[in-house]
Amino acid sequence: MDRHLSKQSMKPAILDNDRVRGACPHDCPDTCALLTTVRQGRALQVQGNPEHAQTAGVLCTKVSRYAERTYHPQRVLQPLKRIGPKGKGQFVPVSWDAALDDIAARLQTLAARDPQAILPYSYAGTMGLVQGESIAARFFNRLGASQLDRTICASAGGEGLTQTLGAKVGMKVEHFAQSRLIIIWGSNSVGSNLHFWRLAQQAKRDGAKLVCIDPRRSETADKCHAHLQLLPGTDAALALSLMHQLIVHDWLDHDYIAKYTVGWPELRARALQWPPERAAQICGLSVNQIFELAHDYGTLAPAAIRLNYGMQRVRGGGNATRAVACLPALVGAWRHPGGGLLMSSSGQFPVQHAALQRPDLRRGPSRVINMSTIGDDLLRPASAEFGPRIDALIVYNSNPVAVAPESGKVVQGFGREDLLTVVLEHFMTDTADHADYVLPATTQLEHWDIHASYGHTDVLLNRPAIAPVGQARSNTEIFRQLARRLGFDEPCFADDDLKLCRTAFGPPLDFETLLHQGFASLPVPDAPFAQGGFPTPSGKCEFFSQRLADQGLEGLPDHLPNAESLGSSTRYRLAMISPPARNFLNSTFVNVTSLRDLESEPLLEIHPQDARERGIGDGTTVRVHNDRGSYHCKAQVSERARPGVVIGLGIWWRKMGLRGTNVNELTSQRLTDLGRAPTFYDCLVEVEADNA
Ligand SMILES: Nc1nc2c(c(=O)[nH]1)N[C@H]1C(S)=C(S)[C@@H](COP(=O)(O)OP(=O)(O)OC[C@H]3O[C@@H](n4cnc5c(=O)[nH]c(N)nc54)[C@H](O)[C@@H]3O)O[C@H]1N2
Ligand SMILES: Nc1nc2c(c(=O)[nH]1)N[C@H]1C(S)=C(S)[C@@H](COP(=O)(O)OP(=O)(O)OC[C@H]3O[C@@H](n4cnc5c(=O)[nH]c(N)nc54)[C@H](O)[C@@H]3O)O[C@H]1N2
Ligand code: SF4
Ligand SMILES: [Mo]
Repeated sequence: MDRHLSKQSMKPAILDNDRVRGACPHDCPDTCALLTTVRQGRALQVQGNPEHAQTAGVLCTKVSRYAERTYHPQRVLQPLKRIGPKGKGQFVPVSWDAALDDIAARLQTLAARDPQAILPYSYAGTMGLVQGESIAARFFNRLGASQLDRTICASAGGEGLTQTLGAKVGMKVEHFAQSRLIIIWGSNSVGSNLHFWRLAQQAKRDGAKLVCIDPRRSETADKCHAHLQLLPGTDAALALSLMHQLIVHDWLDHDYIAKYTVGWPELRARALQWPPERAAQICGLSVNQIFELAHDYGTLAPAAIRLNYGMQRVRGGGNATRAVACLPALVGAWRHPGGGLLMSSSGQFPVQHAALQRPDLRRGPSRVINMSTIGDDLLRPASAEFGPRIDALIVYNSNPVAVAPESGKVVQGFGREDLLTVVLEHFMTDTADHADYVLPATTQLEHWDIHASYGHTDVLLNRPAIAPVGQARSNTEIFRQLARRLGFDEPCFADDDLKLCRTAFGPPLDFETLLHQGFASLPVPDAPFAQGGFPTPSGKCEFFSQRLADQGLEGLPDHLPNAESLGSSTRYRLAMISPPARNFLNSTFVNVTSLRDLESEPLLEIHPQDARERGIGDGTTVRVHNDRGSYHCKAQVSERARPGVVIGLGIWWRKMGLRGTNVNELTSQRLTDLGRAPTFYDCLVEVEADNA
């Protein structure tokens, strides 16, 4: 055992005899409250806490299997050092001291030359504020490492929302139960936002109309009254055309627009250029579908939009989010608790990022690397413009080899023999296979953490339920020990996890309530924008964004066609989207047998007509390809796909896919209009039977 291991990380805190209160760590809007049943130091079962209103005692299928994942026979339980070539997964166990001493020495050598050659790579494998960016951020700040621009998920939509409403703010999720019209826009709630779906169903039982806007006939679309199965990347055209109809039929709230919005004359002029005939053609919808939706939106109140990330993973994703975010102000939907829009609630939390991450430890400016272009950036040589080559990568809470776009290049970059790669993980993921060192990390059952949410407005505390399994250590503990070895003696590196939990939130959050109850609600008004009060510079909903105009960008939302729009290539005649599979969480859980059995194998959904033209039958092994690469999987001939669009459900581990490929072989590193985000769903492909 390491001489520095802190006692606190070893000591489980048991409540309620044997039921420990926790929080689901996953990247999911629901942030459920967990109850873990522990007997004799072993977690028997993980359940939803019935006392927490959002969770209501129910977990999704995935996290109901959290104990299975925690005690998985293939979990990494000791530090491993690579002995074979990169990517082959050949490792031997080493002691913690040997691993950390060597890693620290190598980082020190690199840092002496230029610390910017070192890059952290992390995302939301855990959403916890403590096991995410606390000690880790302090460590990289103090080291002067390159900074990571964390764009891989939500930054296009986040920027679009911020430029319109002022921040990631919106309706309180519980009020969707009172809505009369719910538009589920770019989200498969049944699979990815189960606890919102529960509220939508309650509204449906009370007579609400549910409309789904999605290129795929998803499990959610199946259960809505109407489904607008538009072409990928055409949402802004649809939103502008809805505005056109609201204007010409005068379904507007003139008073709300006059008092609480900016840029109406300009937006009105733009919207009038979008008669339904024009949008219908671009979106692949009928004129009547657009009219009907506008009619519902203009006449049913309260009307609510559950906007999500499906629409923002294309070239114009930021503008599309902006266009949709303008709609509630036009009909005055914000006046009602059950009206308005929710994309992300994360901007409502008083997170003390600076106290957690300590950017003041950084002694000078350093470059920023976009996580979504890691493929290209790992292959870039040193230059005046780029700075030093990336020589070391420390990965935690993420599996970039599987999830980052254009994986051919990502694999090539991670394959560099001269790159020092350290991966903190639970499992031998595709990324861990490319590591020099794999360090065993604790799971949520084994460490303290504290959580904000992006789908509700409660804070949750996670207590450890069991001692670390095997030799696992928390991310915080690993970075504390690296800091010590590098001689970082600032007192903040000695903060223990409970202290970090206390640091994470400012007033009005009461930590004692959290300790006692496990969760605490933020005080959020029921209809926060009933009388304007948006957190924009003007305090109004900004149809026209002066801030964007000042950056030389278009101030009004617009429709930007996909970079790879359907019909723009004669070789690649299908648009591919790759939304998550219901029983995985991004690439997490792919190795949990019971869940993988539910998803069976990597699939491409293809419409019968497109399949027939290509001689593809249900179950045919296919090669999906474009200039970036080839993905091998099974075809599922299905009307979930519309003609012209195929769906490669994600995100399989490459090594569990046919010929070691997954869907990101095909996706591009091109970035969105706003927010520097990836364009996973802006991707043309061709499909053929794989006879090789
Ligand atoms: N079960 C499960 N839950 C998850 C995840 C998971 O992997 N599995 N991932 C989590 C993460 S990281 C995130 S960011 C959230 C994402 O949450 P959401 O953004 O709600 O993601 P999805 O539920 O996949 O819904 C995206 C939907 O958008 C559709 N779509 C694709 N392109 C377009 C388009 O151009 N326009 C429109 N209107 N729709 C489009 C897709 O077909 C898909 O049904 O979910 C989280 N929850
Ligand atoms: N084609 C395509 N690609 C996509 C998407 C898509 O829709 N289509 N979605 C994108 C989106 S929205 C996202 S958010 C990204 C997600 O990409 P990632 O953030 O990389 O998410 P995961 O694949 O779930 O990988 C998280 C890893 O963190 C590990 N982990 C969990 N908890 C801990 C911990 O406490 N400590 C340590 N050290 N490790 C931990 C897990 O074991 C897991 O391997 O993928 C993106 N990629
Ligand atoms: S993944 Fe989402 S729905 Fe499942 S338990 Fe976690 S927070 Fe709840
Ligand atoms: Mo995400």
